[in-house]
Amino acid sequence: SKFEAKLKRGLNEYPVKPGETFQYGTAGFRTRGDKLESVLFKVGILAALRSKTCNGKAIGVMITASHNPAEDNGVKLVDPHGEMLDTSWESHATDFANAPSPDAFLATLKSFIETKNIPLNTPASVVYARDTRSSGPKLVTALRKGLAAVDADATDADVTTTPILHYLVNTINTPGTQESDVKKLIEGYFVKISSAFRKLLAERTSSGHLLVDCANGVGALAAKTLNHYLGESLNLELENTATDSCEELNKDCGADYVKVNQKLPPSLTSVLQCGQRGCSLDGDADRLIYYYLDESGEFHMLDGDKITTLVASFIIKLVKDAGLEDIQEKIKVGVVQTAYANGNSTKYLSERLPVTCVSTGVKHLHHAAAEKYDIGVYFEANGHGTVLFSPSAQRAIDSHKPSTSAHSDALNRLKDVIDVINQTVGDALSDMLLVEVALHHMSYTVEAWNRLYSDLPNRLVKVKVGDRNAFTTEDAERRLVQPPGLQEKIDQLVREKRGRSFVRPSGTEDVVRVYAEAPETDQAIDLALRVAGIVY
Ligand code: 16G
Ligand code: ZN
Repeated sequence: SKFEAKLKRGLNEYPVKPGETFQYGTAGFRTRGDKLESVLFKVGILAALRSKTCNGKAIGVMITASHNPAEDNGVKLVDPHGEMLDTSWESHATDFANAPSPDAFLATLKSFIETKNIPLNTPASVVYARDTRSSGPKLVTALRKGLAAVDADATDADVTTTPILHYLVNTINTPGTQESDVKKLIEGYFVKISSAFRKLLAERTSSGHLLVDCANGVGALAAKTLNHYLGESLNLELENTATDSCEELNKDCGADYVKVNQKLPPSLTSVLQCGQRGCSLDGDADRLIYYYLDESGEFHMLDGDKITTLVASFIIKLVKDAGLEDIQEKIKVGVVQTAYANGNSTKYLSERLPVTCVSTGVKHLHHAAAEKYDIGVYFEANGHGTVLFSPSAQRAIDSHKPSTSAHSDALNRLKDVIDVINQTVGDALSDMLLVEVALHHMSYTVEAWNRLYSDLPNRLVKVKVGDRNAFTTEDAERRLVQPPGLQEKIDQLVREKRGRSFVRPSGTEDVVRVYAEAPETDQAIDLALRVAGIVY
């Protein structure tokens, strides 16, 4: 047809190297940045078709490899409400990327368009962004050529964070949004979260101070902007902001470094004062980990589980204080975790509210939080999460007539809290504001927050295996189904160590992950290594 010539030109310009295979996994496509150009060209075509299928609504494309090394890159698609790409399209993305030749691709494309009944005459609109990686601009060029080949309308959101791109997609598609300039829409986001934050902390006499490790990534740029909007309400001391030195990205810093190594980035040792709060973002600013040094200089980490605990307690308190507990439609607040949640966090939370465990990956947590609760709080232990308010909870909050001034204060507070939160997807910066607000209104110091429960010692190790797809799991990844007999052996070790352990194939790397926790650190390490030993 009329597109075929343009498509062929692009496909010849971006050939798939023999033997190269790609997989659209939990994090979209992710591999070395220099391998991804052919994928980006095809992602442009797929995103346009997705937009056509969704009545021409804008689809997002985010180019990032998050916490992974600087030389890696990746790409994932964002659906119209700012959520992850519909799961049923993931395998098609994989098929597109792996079509070995231009002719094979055109055949795949043709049969895809026919079976999905894609309305080719509907216009397509795609908004894209990238993080600070040096491979980003080339990948954007390939994406743009893919979009142009099928005449899609392309909007460049430039260098920005993953959660801001998700927010943009949702906002652009919201009926009534007049603004079409992405710069202005992004500005609107900062205004929304920072003005709600300022209201929530208006009564605070001294201005707060927080150290932020930006992982030398795009979070540094967003945090700088946020700092400006926060004014006196909170002073962010930004560290690891070297976005121009591409090779520094995530290197010995950032949320993943802190969570995995359970220690302070070396670059912060002389900066973080004892008793001062600090936090780390990851390379695309959707993960957040807090920490502090106690008086003896000992490091304490507050991960996604600790954030869940703080945020859930705060929201329950606001719901109660606003008198929303007594109304007919009782608002059910619940929590979603994964198998990686520390056992003591699950114990603490289960004694207080409903807790659900789901498979790793934001799409699973987000879905469960929306399905199961009126207000769903979810964070992965690695620091990725947010809070979701169901339409009925939102209506109950909007229409509630408070009977006392105390109720009224709490209700207003709750409304402002909703404005601080990015409900489309977890945003480290908005989560950070939420933590600061919760600490203030719960009158917790960082030590008091940390004392809510103490983490069980734990270890995470990765094992390179012949074929990670030989490992399959059940019960939200807490038990192995395949290979046969392995789970029984794990059960035996777990009983001996009085701990907990599970094995699952990674969705982002070619490895199998082993997690173990036990009452003492050496037991946790020992258990992890022994389980790894039988997996290998
Ligand atoms: C991706 C996921 C993250 C998950 C991680 C697990 C999103 C946006 N990100 O980074 O939620 O924790 O993968 O990686 O869903 P793994 O499967 O390699 O352990
Ligand atoms: Zn990330």
